[in-house]
Amino acid sequence: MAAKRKPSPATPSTQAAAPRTADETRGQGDELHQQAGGEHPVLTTNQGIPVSDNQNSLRATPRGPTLLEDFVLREKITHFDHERIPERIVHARGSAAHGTFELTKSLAKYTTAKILTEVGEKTPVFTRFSTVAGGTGSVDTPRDVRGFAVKFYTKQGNWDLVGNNIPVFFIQDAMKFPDVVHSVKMEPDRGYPQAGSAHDTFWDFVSLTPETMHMIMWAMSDRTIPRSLRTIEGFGVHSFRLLDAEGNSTFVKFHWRPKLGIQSTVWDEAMKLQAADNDFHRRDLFEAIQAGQYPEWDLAVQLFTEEEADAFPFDHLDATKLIPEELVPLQVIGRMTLDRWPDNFFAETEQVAYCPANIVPGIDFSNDPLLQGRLFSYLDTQLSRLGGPNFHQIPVNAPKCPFANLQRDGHMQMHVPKGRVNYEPSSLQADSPREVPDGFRSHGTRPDDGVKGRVRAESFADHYTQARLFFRSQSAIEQAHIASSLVFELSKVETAHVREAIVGHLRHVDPDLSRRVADGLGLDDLPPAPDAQIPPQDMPPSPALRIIDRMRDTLQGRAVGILVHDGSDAATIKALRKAVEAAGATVKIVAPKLGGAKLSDGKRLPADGQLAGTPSTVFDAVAVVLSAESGKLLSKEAAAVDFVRDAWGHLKAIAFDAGAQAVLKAGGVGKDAGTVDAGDAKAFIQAAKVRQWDREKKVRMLA
Ligand code: HDE
Repeated sequence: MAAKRKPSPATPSTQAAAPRTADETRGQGDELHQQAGGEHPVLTTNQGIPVSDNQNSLRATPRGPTLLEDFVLREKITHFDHERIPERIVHARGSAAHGTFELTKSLAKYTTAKILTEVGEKTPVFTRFSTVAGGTGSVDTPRDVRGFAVKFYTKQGNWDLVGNNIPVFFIQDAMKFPDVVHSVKMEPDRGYPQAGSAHDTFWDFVSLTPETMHMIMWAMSDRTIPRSLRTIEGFGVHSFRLLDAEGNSTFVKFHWRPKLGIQSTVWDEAMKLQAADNDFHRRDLFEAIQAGQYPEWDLAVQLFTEEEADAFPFDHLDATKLIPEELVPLQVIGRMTLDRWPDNFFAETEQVAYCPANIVPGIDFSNDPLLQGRLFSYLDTQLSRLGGPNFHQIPVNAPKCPFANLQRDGHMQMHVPKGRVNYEPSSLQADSPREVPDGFRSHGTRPDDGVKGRVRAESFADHYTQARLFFRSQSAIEQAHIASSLVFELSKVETAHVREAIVGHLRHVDPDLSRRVADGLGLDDLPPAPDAQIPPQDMPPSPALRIIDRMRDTLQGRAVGILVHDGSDAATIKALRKAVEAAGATVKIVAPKLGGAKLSDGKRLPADGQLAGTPSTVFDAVAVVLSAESGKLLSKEAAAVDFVRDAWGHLKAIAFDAGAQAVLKAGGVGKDAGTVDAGDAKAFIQAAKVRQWDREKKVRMLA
């Protein structure tokens, strides 16, 4: 509706002594609305009928009953009643952004897919990151796998690469997916825990399903406690096929590599972040995009032939196995940049529907039995989640290339097709859609020899070799983190035989790991190892599987908190801010009051966060700049003491001046390469680029 009307009022009083109509209650609201900016479109019902009063329902008398006739009220309430749709059964909690993908290296030798052959072409994408286990309102930082789903709106239709931040999965066969998901979600009788795997049913399932062992190593590593969605890797997990014009096939695995480098938190920090900021990852992604620090990932591929695959010492069709980079190197072929936050969370992030079956000509599936099950599941779940077969017409799901077929009608049909032809073949309408020779084709895979049956291939039987490969490829610190998170999780398991069965499996993975976990649980004797169908083999370690050595020494995209109070030295704060910003990080001022602090130069510095609600967990490094008097005062303030205690415990760099020393002392902060003089901004930047891993043994008893 184009007509412009006078602005409507803000909330009028419902306590008015005399009956008040919208006209009478207009007044104080006008001013605020005017401030919000100029002319407003007319408020209407969903039928386009202009609404004269959005404040009061229609009553028989001023104090009488509301009338059923009030269609404005009924429409508004009815719509509100239906605002929620079923949440995703897994990956319910997610955050997403728009962006582009640009190909930098052509794969024309292997595929006809234009998205992988047209170098320099920018293809729009919509990318959603998620946790797996928790509900839509759950926290952002539990120990959990992260979903990494990309919808490429290509010229040849939508291609969805629906992956995770871990290259393997818990199970080998789609038949087990409902079981593994049920076991990790909140227990059905008690309704907890939300978004956490540290409970009996999950570990019971794991203890009885040895194929989970490799994924368990990843899940217990720091990969599942990322610092930011901008610092996770992504993996397509399954092998796919690329097909050239002759239909020849090359296998491919897809990898996303974050430009900022991979980076994680420490477990105590991840847990405290749950209290500090429920939306830590969502906020981080939003703020980065709003600030123009667009997150980027390289897309890389591993390409290999069927013959090469046959020579691997594992079956690449088994989703519990990865292909070490040392065996098949990664080739970077493109770059994804996310540069636009959705306009509306529900319309886009909630309604987006990814589906691994959405592929384009030149790409094809492999026989991975997990992938094969997924090809059915996503469309099926979306039919009920989005209410019918036309959800592909929702803007975020619709292809950006022309699309046409003869499917018709159905719930919520948005298209109004013209003409009498809704079938094929037909001869009555010149513009009815027709098939084309270069449309999607499947690879002519030769069937395996063998008989039909519910069987697991023998080549899938080795459950421990790659679990061992992953564990033994880690640095000593990461191995200690894996052992400690196993102890943490199993300590929450009430059933003794489940705890013991897991330790039994760990004996196959690595005897030292099983001893450390047994020790951490307080078990006197090592429980027996179960029979292994295939005894674990030793593979050459793959350092590419580590995080710590591969974290980038950079402050780019990170955040530094400076704790100040009245009398803090203005020059020190200014110099720190300048150095941190020059290094590519953002600075946030934290003070006991949001109004900030009056600094040594007499000027007031407003705070970005109030101390009680802005703990050091939300920063990558901190500085504490205080006058002697404020230092004394804050050494008695628990939030200030925790600020430095946690920064120390979470292995972060801490810059401090003389006045801050009282707070550091109260927080038990020691001295090491990460504790530096606030006057030496250069030294602080150097220290802030890395975590102080050497400190860990001073602050934590790891398993
Ligand atoms: Fe999914 N998965 N999945 N999954 N998955 C869903 O689809 C399923 C698997 C992944 O941001 C659901 O629309 C089965 C592996 C992501 O919207 C559902 C199996 C990988 C997302 C479903 C798997 C994933 C989902 C729930 C085993 C990594 C979120 C809602 C056979 C490669 C996408 C929905 C988003 C979502 C089924 C295993 C990744 C139920 C049956 C392996 C990132 O259809």
